[in-house]
Formats: sequence, structure tokens, C-alpha cells
Amino acid sequence: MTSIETQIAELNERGYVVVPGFVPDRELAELNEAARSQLAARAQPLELEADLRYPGAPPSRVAAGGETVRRLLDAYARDPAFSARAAAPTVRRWMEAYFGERVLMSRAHHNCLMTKHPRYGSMTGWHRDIRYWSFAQDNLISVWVALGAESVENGALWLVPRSHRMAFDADRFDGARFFRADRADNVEIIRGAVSPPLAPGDALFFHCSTLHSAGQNLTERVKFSLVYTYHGRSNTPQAGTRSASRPEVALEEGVNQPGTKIESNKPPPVD
Ligand SMILES: O=C(O)CCC(=O)C(=O)O
Repeated sequence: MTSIETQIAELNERGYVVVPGFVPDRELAELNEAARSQLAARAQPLELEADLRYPGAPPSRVAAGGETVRRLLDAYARDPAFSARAAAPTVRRWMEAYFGERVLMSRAHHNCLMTKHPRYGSMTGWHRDIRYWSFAQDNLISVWVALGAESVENGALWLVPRSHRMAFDADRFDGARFFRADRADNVEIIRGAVSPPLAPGDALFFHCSTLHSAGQNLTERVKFSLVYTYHGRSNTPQAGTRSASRPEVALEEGVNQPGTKIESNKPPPVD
């Protein structure tokens, strides 16, 4: 495996980096078991495809596939395996090296078990995650952990290399702040996108300004990914915004270990 410094240099250059084998096999098996039992239990808070209405989603909750789950929100509070992964020493060390200071995990953004179902799982248009987030600086990193294999066929992410540093006028985005795919200048940018395949246990680290999208799941198996977002402690969420709406998790050595009791408060708003 490459060093953290090399991985960070790649992320700084391209806006994302894949770290193969980030999650050890034994932990991966626990995460997969927890993911499947959480989905089977359908414990709230959930986000449904039908409510999000992205392309390919069922048109309503009563339509065929209308109860299809997209995200199981507040992953951190759902299962000790999920909280341990969110605050794992390997994540803390990576983030501290990137931000150069102590780090917090947001419980208001991502913090979810992302599923993509066959047939009813929707496409996600081009966007930057920072679009609805409010922090002193646009500098947050998300970690996308593949619990199973991810490829174009089952709806893996597409990313535009170096887009985290590109400046775009507001009119390049639509009313919901998706990067408009109907503009020739945007199409030129999108043409450079790549979809790195992920093996089970791989992690994709990506910057909050990296343009990304995802297709539908054309296989017969649900795709599961755990996604968490981090920032340096000097980069505070802006008071009164959704980003400041939930207590954050400070990643500290010797704390946040498996078995730590997690207080679960009000359901997070939908991303
Ligand atoms: O899996 C997908 O459809 C993409 C999800 C995504 O990009 C997001 O939630 O920001």
C-alpha cells in the first residue's frame, strides 16, 4: 500500500484517491453483516428512493419499488461496527495528516449506509457535495468504503479528476445545484470523468468540491457503501445552518472505540 503522504498528494492533485484494502477482511465481514441486518430491519431514519425522485427512482411510495431504501441515515449511531469504522485509527491518522490538525466527523452530512438497489436504485446527477454544506472553508473529505465490489455495472461513482480546483459560474449549475449536463461547456468537463472500480474493503477518499455522479445498478444484487465526512477542527460549521445541526464526533486517540455508547438524537435532515 502507498504511504498516506502519497495518497494525500494524489487527492490534492486529482480530487480523489482510492486506497485498496483499507478495511481488513474480518471487519469487512462484520460491516456487511450489520449492513444487511440494518436494511432488513428498515430502522429509521431512512431515505427512500421515491422521496428523492432522482432519475430512475419509483415515482411514489405506492408505485412498484416505492419502498426502496436509498440511504440508512446516521450510520454512526446504528451499529458499533459502523461507529468503529467511522472513527477508526486509520481514518483518524489519514485525516490528521491531510488537515494538519485534530479532526471531527460530521453527523449532519453523509454519515450513512448508502445502498443502490437493482431496478429501483436511481442515478445521481453531477454535483459537488459542498453545494448544501456550510463551513468556514470548503475543505472537507469524505470516505466512501465499498462493502462489496463497485463498478459501472452496479452504479459506482464517476468523478471528474481535478474538478475540486475548477471555478465555475453559478449558471453552470441548475436550481438544485446539479452541474448541468445540457451545456456544451459542461459536457467537455464531464467527458474527462472516470469511474474507478472498487474491490470490497477499498476506500475512496474524495474532496467536497470534486464533481461526481453515479449510474443505476444493472446487476441483481444490492450495492452497499459506508460514507462519512470529516473536517479539521478549525473549519467550523456555520451557526444556524444544517451543517451545525447535529453534534459532531471528535476523533481522538483511545476514544471512539468499539462498544462506546453512542447517543442518538433527532433524525438528521436528508442530504
Ligand atoms: O450512489 C450514488 O448514487 C451517488 C451518491 C452521491 O453522490 C452522494 O450522495 O453525494
